[in-house]
Amino acid sequence: MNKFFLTTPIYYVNDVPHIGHAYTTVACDVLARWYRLQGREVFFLTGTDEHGTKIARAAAAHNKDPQAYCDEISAQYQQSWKELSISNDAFIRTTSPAHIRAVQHLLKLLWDKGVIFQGRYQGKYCVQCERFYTDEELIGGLCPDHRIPPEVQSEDNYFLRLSHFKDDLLNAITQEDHPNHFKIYPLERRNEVIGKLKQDVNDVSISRATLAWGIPLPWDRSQTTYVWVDALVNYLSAIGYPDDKPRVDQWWPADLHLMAKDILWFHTVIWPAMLMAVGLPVPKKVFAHGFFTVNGQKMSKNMGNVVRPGELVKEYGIDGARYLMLSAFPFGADGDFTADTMKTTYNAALANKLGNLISRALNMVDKYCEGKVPTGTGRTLAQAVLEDLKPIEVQLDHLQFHLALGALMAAADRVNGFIENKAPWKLAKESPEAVKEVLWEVSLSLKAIVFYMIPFFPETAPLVWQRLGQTDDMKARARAFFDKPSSLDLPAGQAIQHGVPLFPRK
Ligand code: ME8
Ligand code: MG
Repeated sequence: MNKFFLTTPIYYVNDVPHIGHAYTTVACDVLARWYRLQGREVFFLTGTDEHGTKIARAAAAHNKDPQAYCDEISAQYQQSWKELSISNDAFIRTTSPAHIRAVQHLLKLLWDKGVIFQGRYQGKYCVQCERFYTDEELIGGLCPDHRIPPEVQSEDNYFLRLSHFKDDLLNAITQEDHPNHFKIYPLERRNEVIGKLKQDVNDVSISRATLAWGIPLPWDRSQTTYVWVDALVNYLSAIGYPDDKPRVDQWWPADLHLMAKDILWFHTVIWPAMLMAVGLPVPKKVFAHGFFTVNGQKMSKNMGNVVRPGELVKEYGIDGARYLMLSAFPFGADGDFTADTMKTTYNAALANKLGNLISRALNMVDKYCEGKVPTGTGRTLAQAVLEDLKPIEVQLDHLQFHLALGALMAAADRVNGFIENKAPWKLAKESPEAVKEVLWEVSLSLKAIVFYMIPFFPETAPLVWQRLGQTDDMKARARAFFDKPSSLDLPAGQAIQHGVPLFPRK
């Protein structure tokens, strides 16, 4: 109960990461950091998806050996996640020998269970999606996602009898007491999956005869595993499946698979069917967020509008980039990013509100309290701030990041308003003691705000902590606080520190 295993998709290495990949990964990181603060044992997994036609072609287009190409791009993913302070506990690569063994093991089990059969497939395949489309799914004959014509493929393959699992999947999704019950969010997406399941469910081809870059089927080495079947197994291979049973038992089932809506079907139908077929538990929750555009357009190399995470970090810093991604629109809905709104939001929320609050509060402590955290007794402001912040706990359980960040800003507004109202610069002329009391209330409230900043602002939170004169371990203090919020306190007399503005104005 205390563990929390959460995953991002493993991203294709046909190209270096863009802010679409960063979006999911940052969201997962906020949750991972949050649940660690809540005292849970967290396993946060991300990685790269390295087999299949799409990757083989990308490598060929660069005149590179596929493995060398994968090594290069996978390393760039890992580097990008460092640059965004992503705290993943593991990074899985599907070309690793342990993963390959896990895929072959699971496939062999499926084969032995008799849920795989041989057949001939003729269909329309989008290499960019790595999936077949029916004529009804195509829009004007084109892939609905990439707007390119699919390729007609016809060959002898092996199939997973997905149709066989239709009723069981429907029951698992809709019946809370089903042994394999799992949740799909948002509800709109859940209804889509249910709607599609109620129609005809086609068996799915799980191998390719004409593709070399992939994992051979254990019982027929002339066939290569379909890249999606290969990729989904990462969630198990990363925790030691099949060899390390204690570790698998410790972490499986996953508590949350997070992704965008483009790949929901694979995670809510094909993956649970594979697991049910071999008698493994299914993931507890699958959440599909929306798809965003940049300046109203889908990011694509051809359009030349692909934004790399490093560009955002360079402009707004790690924490600025993280904030901008998660505050722009509700998680789950589609959205749009523009350079102008990013700049306006950054200045309004981070530079003028949060950043300014911290620097003016510390400046006043410097000026009116000899640079030391003052002693005081009042807790009215801190109480109100804690009430502003409290909803964040439920909002994060529901992945409502923009609301949680809104609550954080509301708390900052409250403290800024309190300072305006008490006007310490005027009060100083009348009563130095009263000023200290005001600044004590402000400092204590800032400390509460820092605790809630930690998951979103991994770089800035420790700096605020330090500047508040705190010398003990911030995360340990935060865990103690979340365990018992009434324990919030701020030892007086510690020297505050100064430094460059935390969110410099753009
Ligand atoms: O699908 N808006 O990998 P992928 C929001 N390898 N999210 C976006 C986005 C956008 N514009 N663009 C990308 C694959 N994403 C498979 C997954 S998992 C077993 C295998 C994010 O590189 C979002 O999380 O195409 C989406 O689901 C994912 O990148 C697709 O990454
Ligand atoms: Mg994709």
